[in-house]
Amino acid sequence: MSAIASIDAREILDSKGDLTVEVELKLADGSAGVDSVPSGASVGKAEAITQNTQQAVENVRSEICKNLLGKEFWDQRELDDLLIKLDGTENKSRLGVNAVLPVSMAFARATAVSLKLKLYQYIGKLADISEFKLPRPTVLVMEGGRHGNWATDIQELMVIPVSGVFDSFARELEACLGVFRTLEKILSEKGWSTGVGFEGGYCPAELVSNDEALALVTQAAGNQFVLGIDVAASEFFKSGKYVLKSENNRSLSPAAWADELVKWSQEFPIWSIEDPFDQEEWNSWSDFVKKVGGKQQIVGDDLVVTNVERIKKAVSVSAINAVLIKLNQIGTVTETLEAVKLAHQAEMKTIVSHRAGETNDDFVADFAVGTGSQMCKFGGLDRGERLAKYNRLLGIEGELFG
Ligand code: 2PG
Ligand code: MG
Repeated sequence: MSAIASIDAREILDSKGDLTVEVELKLADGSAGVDSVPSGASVGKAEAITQNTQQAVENVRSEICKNLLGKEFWDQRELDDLLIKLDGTENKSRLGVNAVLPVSMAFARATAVSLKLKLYQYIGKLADISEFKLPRPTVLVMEGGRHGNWATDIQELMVIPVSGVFDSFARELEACLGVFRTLEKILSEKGWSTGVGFEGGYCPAELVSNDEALALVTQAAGNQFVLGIDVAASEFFKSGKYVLKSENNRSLSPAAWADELVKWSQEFPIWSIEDPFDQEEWNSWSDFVKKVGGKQQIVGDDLVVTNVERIKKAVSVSAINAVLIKLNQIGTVTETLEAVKLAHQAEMKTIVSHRAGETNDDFVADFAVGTGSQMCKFGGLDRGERLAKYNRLLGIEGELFG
């Protein structure tokens, strides 16, 4: 493989107006990759650590450059292993995930160019996938929690096309757009706000309960969709209780909260539930999966943070049946691939995800296809940084299937 000829890092703005890091990496044969790091608004306790951006840029320009420039790497794993070793911590806290990850991603992108592969084909080689298909979209239509000024306690309300109803990714996306516009019309007719939150979902302050939000989304969705919710429950778990801010601080014990989730799933077509409980409340997760896991998708995000050790634990106690995948929770392309592989070995679906603070980088679209991930979660159909990922998927669908 061609040696690394140059690496530059710079600060750029993300969609929340926060600073993040972009890296441009060039190989000696002229192949180049540019990638940047997103950041979360609700961040799992066990996620990789983000450094101050100026410091992260400096870490790339000094320490990482010193050890990588002029070096030829056998493969992605060799590069990522060196980055992990250089950082030397369990959670990338010394160099910062925002220094390590963009180098790992930009190397992947440049190497794909060098090998004359599309990025998803390169990822496919690493993941041992050669038959590509498009992931099923989970499209955000309404948001609350930290993302949407606590319009609802549920952080994200999403629609998921029922499989087999639409004959392509493009048609699925178009149908989701129809739901988005219908919901906008419903809200406007009520005279409610149609402004969007961090990830491009509506977040009207007029909502008085989580039920009301679920009912509106169900009405807009019609019968060609099921609903997905990201509860992000760690955000409102206080002293052993789930405290619903958007409902006058209604407070529920873990058992009562589980009953509430079951009740919502009976009243509304909720098929996928992400982070239903606090990230340390393992027993509630296992009990819940025992109860509803046969018919519903229970997704671990804050619980497992794309971390192989935490995914192993979740498998051993049957806490989830699907895994959310975020590159910046763990910090290198190789470690993220390992998380996907482990999930698939355990017969769990993987859902490749964006973050609340995003850039226009579309790496995750290729990553979803290349890893054979069954689903993707890229936000609402409104903000440019979300559309960049959907548009890349449309491009890939065109390349693969015409
Ligand atoms: C999540 C993500 C993306 P954040 O919780 O799944 O929607 O949000 O980036 O704030 O963690
Ligand atoms: Mg989540």
